[in-house]
Amino acid sequence: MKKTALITGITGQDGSYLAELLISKEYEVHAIVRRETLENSEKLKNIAHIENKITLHAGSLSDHLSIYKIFAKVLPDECYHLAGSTFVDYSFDEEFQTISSNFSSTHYLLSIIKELKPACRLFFAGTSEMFGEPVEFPQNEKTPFNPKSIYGISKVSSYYLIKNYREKENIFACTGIMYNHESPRRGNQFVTKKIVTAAVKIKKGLQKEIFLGNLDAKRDWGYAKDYVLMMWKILQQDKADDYIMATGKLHSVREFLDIAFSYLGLDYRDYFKIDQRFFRASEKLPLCGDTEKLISAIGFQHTKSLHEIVEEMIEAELKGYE
Ligand code: G4F
Repeated sequence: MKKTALITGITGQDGSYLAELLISKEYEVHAIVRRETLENSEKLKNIAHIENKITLHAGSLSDHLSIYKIFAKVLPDECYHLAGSTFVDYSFDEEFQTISSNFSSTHYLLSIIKELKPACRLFFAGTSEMFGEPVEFPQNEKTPFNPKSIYGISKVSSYYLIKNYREKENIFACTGIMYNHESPRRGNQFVTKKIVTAAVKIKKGLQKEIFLGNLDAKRDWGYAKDYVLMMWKILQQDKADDYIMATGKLHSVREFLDIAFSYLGLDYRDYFKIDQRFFRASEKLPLCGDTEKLISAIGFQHTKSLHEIVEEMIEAELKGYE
């Protein structure tokens, strides 16, 4: 029988790739989206090509009744909770909104699953920002959390909720602690997309320079399509558990910049300018995931190197000019 999945955050990079994956696996795919998103073709651009293969339900994740009614109608076998703010803001601006929407939506989903369909499996999108200023390197599933942003705090609190529903209520609920993962669908505010967009514009003579923060900052960058496959695999395991989702490899912003500009036959040193506004507090230990559990339990293999990810992003950006 066809499986049914419910996705939150379907219009984003991960949600849209996940929807494609589940369609290819013959799932019936449903998603909760804000009513105003349904009327905004720009916000729907990542799923425009699959719109006739999915069912979108207008609803608000901050409204229990709204989620309850959609869930009751869909009664999914699997639920992927990917929605939430994704840009890491180290100020505490919008703290109440961030905490309450990220935490409550997870809480609502868990309690609705318990009430309406306890057999439904739940994947929750965690983040390396739960480690914030990490206390060890690399980080594994036992590394103590040390979040330094409201975003990180909201994810840590949701993580404990997930863990408690799993242990006390026997719900198959898992947190994937995801490190940075990129693709042509990455949001413009993230450094990789910012670099790729600028490099292509510079190549085309539409922009002269790029302003960046700390070029020596390092990240564990993976490929977004790999991460959605991991999400699915995590929900197919015999036992629910939490996993670090990472590559275990570090690269600097400078390396990313160099790969992107070189691919276009440019030397980044001729075009970049440092802008203090984009600097963040210094990172004593970098965020880098220990992939041992992911590899031994899920048997996961990454499909693209950083070079290949950058190339795909540049090629997609160039296509936008055709
Ligand atoms: O691309 P970023 O803004 O991503 P960041 O903050 O690591 O967050 C992403 O990954 C997290 C998982 O690890 C997710 F939780 C989160 O939702 C999001 O997906 O910044 C990457 C690095 C940072 O070290 C930053 O300091 O790039 C450095 N950077 C240097 N110059 C810059 C810039 N980042 C941005 N956004 N813009 C710059 O000009």
